[in-house]
Amino acid sequence: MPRIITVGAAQLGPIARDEGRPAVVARLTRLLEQAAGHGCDLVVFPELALTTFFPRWYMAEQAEVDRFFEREMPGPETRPLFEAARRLGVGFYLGYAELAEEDGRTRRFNTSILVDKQGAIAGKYRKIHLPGHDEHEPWRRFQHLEKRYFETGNLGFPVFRAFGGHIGMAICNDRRWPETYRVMGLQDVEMVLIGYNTPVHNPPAPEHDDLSHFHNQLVMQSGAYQNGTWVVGVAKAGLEEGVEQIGNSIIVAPSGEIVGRCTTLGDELAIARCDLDLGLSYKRSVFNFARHREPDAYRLIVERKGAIPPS
Ligand code: ING
Repeated sequence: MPRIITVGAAQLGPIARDEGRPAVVARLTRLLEQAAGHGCDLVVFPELALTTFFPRWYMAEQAEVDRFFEREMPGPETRPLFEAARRLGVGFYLGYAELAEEDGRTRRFNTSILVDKQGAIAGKYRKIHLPGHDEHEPWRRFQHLEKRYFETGNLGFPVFRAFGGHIGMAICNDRRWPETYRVMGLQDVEMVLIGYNTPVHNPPAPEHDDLSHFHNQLVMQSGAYQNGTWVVGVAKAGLEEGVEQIGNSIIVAPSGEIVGRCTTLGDELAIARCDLDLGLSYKRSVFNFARHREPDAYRLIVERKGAIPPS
């Protein structure tokens, strides 16, 4: 019996700074209802899907920053989305800014959750690769202060048994690092869900701007193929508070082929039927880790300091 998950990549267009949670949750719910109408089991929303991408601004007052965070999940304003999931029998991945009281202190993470078809949280992930900087850098057209506003994730890259398979999560910049996929690949992940907010322009390296779509696809197609897993990448896209963000949301098969994609820069649903067993063809042959990986040999290479000088 094939294990098929019908996935909806639910791309979002811009979210304005003053767009309230209820209006955003209404947009998310509309996409969830659309997905249910097409028989989706699972919907993937972007990173920080409840607010505008606020790390683009320097804010001196912590109280102003904290307005973009959720103190509880679900809370009064997000509960309607969980209730819709339960009513429709469709699960979802949601990225949001998490403010948690843990270990006797206030902690702030760039977080994603996996919610099952009963509307219950089945897994949580906190972003590990935080790009950008932590002090105001006025030379930039816009800031990227994730290192200021968030702590590095402290949950590792867990893989959850859900939706009849092994589901992992990552967030935005994580998708650019091969370790992200391999750490989950070593846990036999079968589908990696990734939300992102990616400006076209990267101030420290403007020469990459024209390659933003190519790099976006390259990293997710490679991660999928090299670990025999599905990868779903979903954007918050379009001109958001003056910053052009890429769309290019895609659904990638374990072969590395793109089987679904969004083509606009707005709220848009791309759908694909994902057979989780397609990954086996790669995990049992070219990427059979048990037979072909050589972790002991890698350790030798890693311990070597720099290139070997000519003898
Ligand atoms: N955004 C970007 C990302 O990794 C970035 C940061 C943009 C890195 C452009 C490199 C080039 O997609 C987030 N939120 O991580």
